[in-house]
Amino acid sequence: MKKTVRTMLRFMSTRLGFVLTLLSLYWLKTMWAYTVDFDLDIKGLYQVFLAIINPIPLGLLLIGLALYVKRTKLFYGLSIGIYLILFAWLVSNAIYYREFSDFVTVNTMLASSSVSAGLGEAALELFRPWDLVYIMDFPILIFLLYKKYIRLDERIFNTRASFAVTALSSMLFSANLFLAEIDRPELLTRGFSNYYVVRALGLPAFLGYSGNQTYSANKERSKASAEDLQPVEEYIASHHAKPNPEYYGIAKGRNVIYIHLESFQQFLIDYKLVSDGKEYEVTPFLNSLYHSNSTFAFPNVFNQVKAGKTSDAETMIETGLFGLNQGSFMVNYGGTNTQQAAPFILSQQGYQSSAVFHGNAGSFWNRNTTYKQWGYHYFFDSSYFTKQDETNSFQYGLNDKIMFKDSIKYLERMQQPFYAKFITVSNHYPYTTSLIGDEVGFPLADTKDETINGYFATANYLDAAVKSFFDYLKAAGLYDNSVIVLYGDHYGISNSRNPALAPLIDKNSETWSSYDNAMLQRIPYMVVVPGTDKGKIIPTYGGEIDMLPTLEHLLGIDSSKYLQVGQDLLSDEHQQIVAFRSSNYFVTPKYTSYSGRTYYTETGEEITLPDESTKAELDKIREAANTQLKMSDAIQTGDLLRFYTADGLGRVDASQFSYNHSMKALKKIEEERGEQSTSLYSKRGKQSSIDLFHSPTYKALHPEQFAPAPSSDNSSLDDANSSENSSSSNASP
Ligand code: GP9
Ligand code: MN
Repeated sequence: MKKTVRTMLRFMSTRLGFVLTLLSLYWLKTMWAYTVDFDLDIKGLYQVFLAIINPIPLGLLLIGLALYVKRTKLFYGLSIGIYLILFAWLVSNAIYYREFSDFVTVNTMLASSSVSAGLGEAALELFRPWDLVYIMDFPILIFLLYKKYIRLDERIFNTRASFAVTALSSMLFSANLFLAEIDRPELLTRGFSNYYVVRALGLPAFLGYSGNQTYSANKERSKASAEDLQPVEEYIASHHAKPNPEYYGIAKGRNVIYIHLESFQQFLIDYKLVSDGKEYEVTPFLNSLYHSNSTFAFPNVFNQVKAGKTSDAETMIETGLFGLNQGSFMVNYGGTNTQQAAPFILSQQGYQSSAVFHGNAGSFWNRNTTYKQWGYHYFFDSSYFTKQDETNSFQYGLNDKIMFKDSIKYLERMQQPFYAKFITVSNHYPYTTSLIGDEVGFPLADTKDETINGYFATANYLDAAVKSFFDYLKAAGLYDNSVIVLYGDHYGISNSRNPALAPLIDKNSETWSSYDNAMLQRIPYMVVVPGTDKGKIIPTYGGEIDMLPTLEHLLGIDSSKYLQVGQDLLSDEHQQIVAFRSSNYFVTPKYTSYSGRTYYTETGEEITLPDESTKAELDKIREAANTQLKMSDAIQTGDLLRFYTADGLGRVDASQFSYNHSMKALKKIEEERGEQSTSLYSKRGKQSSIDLFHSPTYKALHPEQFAPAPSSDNSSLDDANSSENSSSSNASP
């Protein structure tokens, strides 16, 4: 035993040994932070492996730099110095995370106000007794050095060997990057979430990643000036579509409730899945909304997202501007740009509160930072809901029914009128083919593609969740005084899988074309205005970019003074040119251009040799679509709204929002307002409405499907549902 200790100490008394000692200490502390402080949502052995190895490459590279130094004291000073910097970065993140559930970005460091908000006065309160673990090694190291148990190595470390250490660590880092890409393709380019980067590459790499993000954003930003506003303002003035007087203000002053239908495509509306010769309506409730005369339903609205997916949809719907051509706007600019988003606009129109409800970690898509810039008062992320485990969640968060149910205790405390958004997530790729427990029952499709097979059952689950929520709104008395907007954020089945989907939608896989891909980019957009009978199915061609002006006009808010590039879908002046986020991709009622091919929208016939007049027409449309994108990009990447004052909106003060103790904040406002409080809870005489939410299971809704088998030699409903249904027969008689 003594001998081992001695050998160890001897090794630590060499320069390389000392570097490796510091590296091991850094590794240990990182592992501690990963398990105790950060919630990295590590799933599966592969991710565990990545998390275990990721502190090593850059840790070795950086501490190993000291090996190049010849002078003894300088070597020790430098290696310890680098170790302390790594340590400080780790611990600042650990502490910052306790308040913000996110990591320190270069942006946060540059924006002094948010740093002080994060690490200022409250910082002391954020320390925990077990933080001692982080500094436990210091006295030991000092003792060992002071008592000369670890001796300073006077021998110069060979330069070639130093180089070998640098080369080895660089190679290890490349390997780490490669393995991370396998786990999550496009990890760095799409920037899903900061914790994805940390869990795969570690904190030093995250610093570099975030520095690069800030650098690229600032490059464009610093080139822009107030003069760049002029063409943008001119464009918006000429492009603005006047409100339709018939609908203007019909939902004025009502609560606004958005329901984000994850990965939901328009083709699901009214769709019936055939299984074992029987038809199953996938989304009976959404279909009923679609056909209701209280609903303005738009079957020709297309998604316009790119790599930012959900975050792109949110950006368009909240700000009336497009996401980026590359990466996610919310991730790259959401936390820093000046923005004029719906929650902020409405807060100046008498709206008392605003909130987002979403059963995933708040840092995903940089929501927790962006939402503050958008003026959201509250953000109820997964930390506010039932703890997730494998029985109540899939890949991206808490199951929708539970999310809705868990939201009510917060929703009912919000001052009315409110602006609230519910982001569902259960209908997300890879569309589980094993819905859990009592939700089992909706048949799976029968194609070679598992992803497609599950899509209908998860969509059916989403439909039932939305119905439960509507039923609750009615029972609680919120319904009549609200406008409820539902939209699909983007495609659920990607273009590469579409040929496999073709037979299910009466198409031919063999002749599947870019035109068909384009047509499948339709997503539902339904605005439910309870009490009106003016609702109808409106065939206008439009996109997500048009949703904000449409809503503003329904609420009686003049959208013309805001820098938004979409057009009210209810306006007679809507131009019906839908720009996809890739240049030269567009749809109009007449033409469709997609993947370099052009078609007649109505028939799908390809236009290979357009005549002069068709060509001119197409050029004009292309120009219009590209200009719309260009104007939006100029605002987004140049951060032009910081120069814009003509709307008289003022600026959001993001530092006034904290999403940590929202229930307390809600109750406090209720108390302060006393009799004047307009929350549902106050209006109900301080009686909670939680009990009014019911979410019957699939089995309860369709008992006929689970009736006991007439004979014993039946087959189960399908293999994925085997254990639940092994003793029950298919519904077909
Ligand atoms: C995650 C969810 C999914 O929180 O919104 O985002 P997506 O993968 O669809 O962009
Ligand atoms: Mn999405």
